[in-house]
Amino acid sequence: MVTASHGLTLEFMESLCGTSYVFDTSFQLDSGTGITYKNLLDCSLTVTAPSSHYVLALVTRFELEAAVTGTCTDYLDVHNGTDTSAAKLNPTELCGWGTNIPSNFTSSGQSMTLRLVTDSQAVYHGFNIIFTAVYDEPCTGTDFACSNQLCADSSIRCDNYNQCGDNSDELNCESYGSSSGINVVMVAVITAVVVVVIAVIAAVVVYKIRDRSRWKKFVNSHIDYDDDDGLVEAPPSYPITHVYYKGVRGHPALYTSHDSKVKTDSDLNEPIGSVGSPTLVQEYSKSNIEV
Ligand SMILES: [Ca+2]
Repeated sequence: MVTASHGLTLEFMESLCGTSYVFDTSFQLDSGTGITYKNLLDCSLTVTAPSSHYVLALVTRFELEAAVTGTCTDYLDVHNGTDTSAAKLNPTELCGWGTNIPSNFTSSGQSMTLRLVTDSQAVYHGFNIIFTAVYDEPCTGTDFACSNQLCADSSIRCDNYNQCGDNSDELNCESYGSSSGINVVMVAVITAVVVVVIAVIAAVVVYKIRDRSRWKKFVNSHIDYDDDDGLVEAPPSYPITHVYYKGVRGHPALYTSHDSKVKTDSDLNEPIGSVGSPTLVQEYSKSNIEV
């Protein structure tokens, strides 16, 4: 089973020879998977709609080898029943192309049987037929009422395929698309939410980067790099930890008290390395600073 891009299931008769195909609402049948049909076919396929429905077959493409001296060599027959013994819906074998090909066939019961026969030479593009399960009005439930008094599943509405036969299922699709309008709104809302989430994530990342940068700056400002000034600066009166850092943020005065640690005259008069005890200097080493 192949699903076409528009959502209508596409089947190939050459792949379904001798089978019975039961469908619920609608599908399309192509003669074959290739550009042309194959030679030497004698292929029958029965399509069956749900109970209380019958089959409407709409021909969208038909091109078989034209008759030779009035006789079809490649042809299609459409039978009104479950096998090829049922009466044919086409009075004469269908071949060639153009206006002599009926645009649609309707079964009287649930089933319709197609038979494709080809000879050993000359192949053409073949046919494409859309099958739809229909019944006569009044329509029940959410089924769609075609303008030609046929009813079919509502899924035939606005899917770019004429399944009613009069194309009424493809009319007024802009207003029918109100649900599509809702979808558009939903897509817009989802897009907005995604944008907001991305913006928040980006803001958090930027905040983290800046916070990290500020933390490094905070740490570096408390490392007593040897600046060759002959002084060992006193350790701060507070711990150089994230907890403290988080606590003092927003209190510039605390920063200022340390960042402006001016070396006083008395400091300058002290011998080298004599400010603070050795223990304090060690505590103030970089290895003791939380990073
Ligand atoms: Ca349709």
